Amino acid sequence: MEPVNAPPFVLFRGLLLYAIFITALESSTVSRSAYFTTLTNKQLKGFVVKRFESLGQIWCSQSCLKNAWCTSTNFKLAPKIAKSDGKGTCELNKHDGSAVKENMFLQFEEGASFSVPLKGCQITDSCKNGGACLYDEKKQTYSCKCKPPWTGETCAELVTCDSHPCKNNATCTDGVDGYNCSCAPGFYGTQCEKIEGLSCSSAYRIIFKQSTTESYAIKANAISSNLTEFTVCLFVKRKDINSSHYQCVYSYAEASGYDIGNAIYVCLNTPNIEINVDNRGYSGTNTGVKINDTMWHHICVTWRSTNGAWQFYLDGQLQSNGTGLKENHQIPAGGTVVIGQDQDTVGGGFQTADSFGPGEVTEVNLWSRVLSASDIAAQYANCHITKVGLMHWWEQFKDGVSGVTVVKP
Ligand SMILES: *[C@@H]1O[C@H](CO)[C@@H](O)[C@H](O)[C@H]1NC(C)=O
Ligand SMILES: *[C@@H]1O[C@H](CO)[C@@H](O)[C@H](O)[C@H]1NC(C)=O
Ligand SMILES: *[C@@H]1O[C@H](CO)[C@@H](O)[C@H](O)[C@H]1NC(C)=O
Ligand SMILES: *[C@@H]1O[C@H](CO)[C@@H](O)[C@H](O)[C@H]1NC(C)=O
Ligand SMILES: *[C@@H]1O[C@H](CO)[C@@H](O)[C@H](O)[C@H]1NC(C)=O
Ligand SMILES: *[C@@H]1O[C@H](CO)[C@@H](O)[C@H](O)[C@H]1NC(C)=O
Ligand SMILES: [Ca+2]
Repeated sequence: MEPVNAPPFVLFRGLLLYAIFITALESSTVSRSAYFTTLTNKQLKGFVVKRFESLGQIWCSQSCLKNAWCTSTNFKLAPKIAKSDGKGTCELNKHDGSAVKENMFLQFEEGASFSVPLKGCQITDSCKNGGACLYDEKKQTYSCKCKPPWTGETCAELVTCDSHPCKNNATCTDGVDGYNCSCAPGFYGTQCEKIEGLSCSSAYRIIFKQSTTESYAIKANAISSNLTEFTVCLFVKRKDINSSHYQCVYSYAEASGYDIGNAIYVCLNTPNIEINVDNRGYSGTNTGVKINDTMWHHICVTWRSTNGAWQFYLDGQLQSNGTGLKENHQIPAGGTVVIGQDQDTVGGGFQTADSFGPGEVTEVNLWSRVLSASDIAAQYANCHITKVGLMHWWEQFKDGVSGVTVVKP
């Protein structure tokens, strides 16, 4: 299946430029082509790795393309007397760029030709319409990463509505310039892939349809070492701001001494956002901040055992802080995190009056350190989630969901 067609040679001031198209069916990357620059009556001396009789120049070039190490070829026609039909001797060379640039190894040789292949992304215009070219060194093939609305191997085809390019329940219409998405409220972007007010558009989201004890995401053994400080951050969107009870978005409970309550919790709507560490039945700390709209918001709570210092950030900005919240306390390891409920026992004891909903949550993460203001601002603005000190992270909750809708972008 290899040699498909050999396009006509183009002669230009002794410089021969021709193209070879190869079809190699390998996984998803299919048809690739390579171009050769050729010098006639020339030969490169001293870098031959392989020499063999070949049916012609094209076959010689083909062999070079099939060997990852091959950087150029010498081809010499067999003497005319033997009715050669283009047959000749093929030499595959291996060298670095300087061997050719310096010209000292290139020698005159009547009837020979020296060819250098341009592989993959070296071919200009290998990806059209602003697509990025990615070269696979191992397979010697390239692929294109197209810019919407373009698609296809070389980004030369337009995407149509048939392939459902519009996300998040948008309406799609085909036009001369490709598809056009009309976004549902709360979404934007060429494909309605972006969510208003939420930088973390590419993470999964979980939707709580209503406030019920049946809806949550859970992770046991969420914290692997005792904490003397932490930061917990999350993105949350309320749907009904008229709900008048506690809306606990995050809780962490551990068995020792926590018959009622949590080692950590973050609850909205009490009426302000309330945070707590080691609550043991005591009420929490009023942050003085409330969420009274249905937009996406980013929340971070930091705590430190020293002085019991805490900070509360909303949408990347410090809103309130204080001291004396469980000074010198250690948060024990080995407990369970529940998103969307307050825990009255470890991993259970849920009450509707404390449960979150209706609304959405995404990117709930906990660090075993106090993040800086700039770390938190970057998370809010660019979804830049630092890995340093990350204790439990969002992907880990995917398998622990119950009674909620998981929306993948
Ligand atoms: C998508 O739109 C349809 C029609 O407007 C609506 O019935 C459906 O509930 C929407 N789905 C989502 C997930 O919003
Ligand atoms: C997409 O549709 C909207 C609304 O019909 C229109 O205003 C806009 O110009 C269209 N965009 C393109 C690129 O066709
Ligand atoms: C919330 O209450 C306001 C005023 O009482 C009302 O106008 C609004 O429709 C209510 N919203 C919902 C979602 O029930
Ligand atoms: C929402 O709360 C803020 C204070 O956090 C307040 O300034 C604003 O007026 C409130 N908006 C509504 C609609 O209640
Ligand atoms: C609270 O914030 C203020 C203003 O940024 C700062 O001066 C103060 O040190 C902070 N206190 C604590 C306990 O973080
Ligand atoms: C972790 O905390 C528990 C409970 O407070 C305590 O018993 C244990 O000794 C602590 N472990 C370490 C390594 O500090
Ligand atoms: Ca409770």
